[in-house]
Amino acid sequence: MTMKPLIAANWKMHGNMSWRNKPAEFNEILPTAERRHLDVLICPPAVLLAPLADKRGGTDVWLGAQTCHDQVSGAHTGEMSADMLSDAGAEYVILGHSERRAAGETDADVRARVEAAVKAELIPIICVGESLEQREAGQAEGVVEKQLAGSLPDDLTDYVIAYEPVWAIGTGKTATPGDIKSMHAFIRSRVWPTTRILYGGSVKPANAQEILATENVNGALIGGAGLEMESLAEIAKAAP
Ligand code: G2H
Repeated sequence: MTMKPLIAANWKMHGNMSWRNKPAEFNEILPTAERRHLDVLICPPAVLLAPLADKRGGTDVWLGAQTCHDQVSGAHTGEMSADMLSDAGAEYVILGHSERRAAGETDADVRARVEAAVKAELIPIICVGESLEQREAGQAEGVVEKQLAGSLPDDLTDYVIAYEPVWAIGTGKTATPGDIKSMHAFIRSRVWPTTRILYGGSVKPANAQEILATENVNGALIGGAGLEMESLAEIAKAAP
C-alpha cells in the first residue's frame, strides 16, 4: 500500500530562539509545491513550539513535541500536558523514544501518554527498538512485539510507529537494508495497513534513498541530520 511518507526531525535538546525561522528556511530550500507527496515534521524542544508555530506561516511544515505527560494538569513540576503542547502548536508527539525508555519510561508509561495525546488530538509517534545485546541474542522481534503490545492502547487507530534500533541511534551505524526490511515487515503484521512505520537511527542524506525505498518504510525519524535544514531537505528529496 502506498501512503504519504513522513519525514520527521527530532531536534532532541538542541536549538534556541534563533531557530524559529527554520520551517520558513526549509520551505525556501524545498517549497511546499515540490513536496506535496510527503509530510515534513519538526519536533523541537517544547519551549520552541510556540515560536516556530508563530513563524511557520504558509510553509506546511508540521510541528510535534518530544513527549507529554499522561495527566491533563496538576501538581507535576516540570511536566507538560498534551493539551498544553497542542495549544502551543504541536500536531504530533514522539512517545517512548529509547532515550526516554533508558531513563526509566516503561511500556505502561508510554501507553498512558499515548492515551493522553490522542485525547488532545495529537498524533502519537510511538518508538520501539531493540538493543544490540537483544539483537545479538536473537530477541529483536520479541522485544519489539512486547513494546508494541505494551505501548499501544487497544482502540488506537491514528498513530505512527518509529522503529529505531537502539544501537543505531546517534552512532553513525545503520541497520542493514535486510534488517530494516524484515523488522518493518514484522511491525506491519502487528499494525494497520495504513499505519506509517518510520525508520530511525543515523538516517542522513547519504543513506536516505536506500532506506526510504525499503518495503514498509514509510518515512524516517531523524536526529542529528535534521538539525540543518539543508540536510533535512536532502533526506526529504530522497523520499519516494
Ligand atoms: C534516533 C534518531 C532520531 P539520530 O534517536 O530519533 O537520532 O538520527 O541522530 O540517530
